Amino acid sequence: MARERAQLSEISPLSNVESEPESFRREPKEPRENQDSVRRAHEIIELLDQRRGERHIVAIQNFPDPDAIASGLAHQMLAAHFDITVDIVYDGFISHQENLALVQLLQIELLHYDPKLDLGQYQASIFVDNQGTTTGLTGKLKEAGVQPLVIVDHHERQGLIEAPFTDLRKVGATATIYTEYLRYSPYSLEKNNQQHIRLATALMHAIRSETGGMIRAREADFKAAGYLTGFVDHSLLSEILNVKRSKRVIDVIKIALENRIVRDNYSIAGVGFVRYEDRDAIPQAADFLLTEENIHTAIVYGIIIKEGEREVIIGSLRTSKVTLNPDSFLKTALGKDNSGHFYGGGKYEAGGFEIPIGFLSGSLEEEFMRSKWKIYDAMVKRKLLEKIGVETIQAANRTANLQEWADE
Ligand SMILES: [Mn+2]
Repeated sequence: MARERAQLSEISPLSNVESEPESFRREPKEPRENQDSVRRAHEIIELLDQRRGERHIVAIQNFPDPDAIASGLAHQMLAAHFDITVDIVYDGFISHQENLALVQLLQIELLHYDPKLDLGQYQASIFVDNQGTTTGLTGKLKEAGVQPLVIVDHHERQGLIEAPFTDLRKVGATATIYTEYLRYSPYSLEKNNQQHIRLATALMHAIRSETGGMIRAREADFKAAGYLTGFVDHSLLSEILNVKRSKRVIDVIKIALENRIVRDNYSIAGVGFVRYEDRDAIPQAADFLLTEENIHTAIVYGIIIKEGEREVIIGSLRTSKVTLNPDSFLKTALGKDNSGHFYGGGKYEAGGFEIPIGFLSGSLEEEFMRSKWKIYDAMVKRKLLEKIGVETIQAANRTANLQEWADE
């Protein structure tokens, strides 16, 4: 309330009675955001034009989601206008049924990273829907001497890598940004082109899935979806959306439901050990917990085991609470490791974390695994609950302050 009052006085008409009315000053030519979008579209086109004939690699996150896949495809098709060959590569798994359906139905070619792949053949690397922190390719590309050329993302700035063209925007999906590149460049979509229809369908699916079916969409996302709608193959889109959850995902959701604890509208669940291939069940379980009445934030985590590799705790946060910033919530709740990297981070309404298990890794002996889970479960839960406690107290104080203010 105090803030509202301050803002009202700032725009009080008394201070500028002489100036023109609002409607005259704001000419309807091109809104500022649009000018920026047009400028960015031209910049990336110019950059690609300078790199004609090259071979580039698009690095997407280890567990590619529709946004990463669609944005990778958009980049590939945009670059093709300049005879740039683009491989879209990921170093993990596509484990979500819906994503498998997306790739298969839309005939998208993704390369699963193989150590035999010669990274030296690429003249540049492109990071879409990530900034190098969620793909295992960053280090490998650096070792191979491949320089980042483009970073396009909608997550908070990570600062791990830099590229001559970097476009980080607070929008619902990276697909929204790529839709703008298409729309505001000379390479916009055409209705009778099958490839364009597939791309538009992938981008639409990405925007929808990143915004909870447009519920969390912002203006830019709606505009992008509005543009795409004329090109989308709606029957294909509903085929992708109607894919069912796998048995393993259902199992993890079941464990999450049984184990969840609810505090102050937060739902927290540790789900124990999860196979590497089923990692994507964790965010899906968090999505599911969020559907419970009165829950505004859900956090689900488990230990991922991958044969012969280090074990890590992977967690997902989903929130519908507008005042909760997942990035700062997880950063303050879980802190940093010895080398100063935060264990967690996020974007608007979603976040994740990764905590290496280190010394206790390895043994698959049952009793040992059970004790290990107990320790980590207790640690993570305690840190999250402490943070929620602080949040709750702060919220209570804010209400109290407002109350005082109102009482004055
Ligand atoms: Mn995304």
